Amino acid sequence: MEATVKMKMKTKMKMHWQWWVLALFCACSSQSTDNAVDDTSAPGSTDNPVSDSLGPGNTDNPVGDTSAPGSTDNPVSDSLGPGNTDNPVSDSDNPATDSGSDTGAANGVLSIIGRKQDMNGAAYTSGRINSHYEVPNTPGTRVEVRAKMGRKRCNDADPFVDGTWPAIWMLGSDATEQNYGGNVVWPGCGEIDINEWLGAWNADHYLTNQWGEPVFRAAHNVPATVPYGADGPEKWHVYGLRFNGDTITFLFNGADQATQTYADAAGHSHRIILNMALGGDLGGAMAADFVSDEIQIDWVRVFDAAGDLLWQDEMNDEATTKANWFPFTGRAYNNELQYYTNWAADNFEWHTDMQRGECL
Ligand SMILES: [Ca+2]
Repeated sequence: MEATVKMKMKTKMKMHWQWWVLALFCACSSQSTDNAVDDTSAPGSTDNPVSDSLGPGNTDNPVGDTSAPGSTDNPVSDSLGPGNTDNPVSDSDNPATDSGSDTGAANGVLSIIGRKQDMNGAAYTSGRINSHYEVPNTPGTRVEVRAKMGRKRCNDADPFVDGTWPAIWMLGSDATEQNYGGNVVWPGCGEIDINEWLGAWNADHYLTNQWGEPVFRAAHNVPATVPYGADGPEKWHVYGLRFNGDTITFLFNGADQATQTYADAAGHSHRIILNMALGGDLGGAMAADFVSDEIQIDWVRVFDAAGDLLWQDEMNDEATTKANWFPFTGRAYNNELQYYTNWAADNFEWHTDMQRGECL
């Protein structure tokens, strides 16, 4: 009996000793880098009680984040997956003048370039990339892509290049599209063209259309045209799409432009596709003097109904982009003239010149 009491006392004293050491440790930690309530520590502070839930390696302050672009942390983007280092909340970039300088190469832009060169039986090459990310079609989900659709010819009264067919579009995630892994043939898989532009038309065009039923329906293929005005397709614009439930709305520089019926009973999510097609059913005949043209992408961002970022690629970092997208390779559909190449070819370039030449 007495031995049992001594043992309990000994155990109790031992626990007291442990708590005392723990309390001392916490006190020291608090004095050094923590401020539990009104943390005004500069970016780089290594502790913050709010951010403690963000996991190992997190060194930023998500509440008072005033860090400049380049900060590698943001609690919102923490869910965006490995390699994503952008900060959508503190992003001060203006869509109209976005420098895209958050990480990687400052002002990073991806060019997808169509070229006149022979490859695998085709007289042209180009690039096409499909996102790993699937855009949900839940009401309020919005896709926005900041892009230049083409470059401008300066030695011709007809300033754009006949035959080019750059596009920002999506196919349902169960499509038979390469690397999608699905088995639903078009148009049942669903297609939404956020923006297509045709160099041959040379006019102000902003094409929108969508399908999503097993049978093609002309009623769901309703092009909408929006005048570019003085800032033509060779200038930066933000092309967007928003799901509203039974309709979808196409956006241009943040403004609603056209709303169409959205009749996709299967409720597809979609993967984003960026490409520069040459020729084909819509592109038409190539200009005889065609050398190259490109679609330039500054960023791709997907938001939920609350305006919070679901996914993004700022195109500022080549490795991140290559992890986010897979290149479609091989001959294309629709009688397009090019052979789509993989990352290793010269149809993809990352550059930092936001004013990359408009004249070919
Ligand atoms: Ca960018």
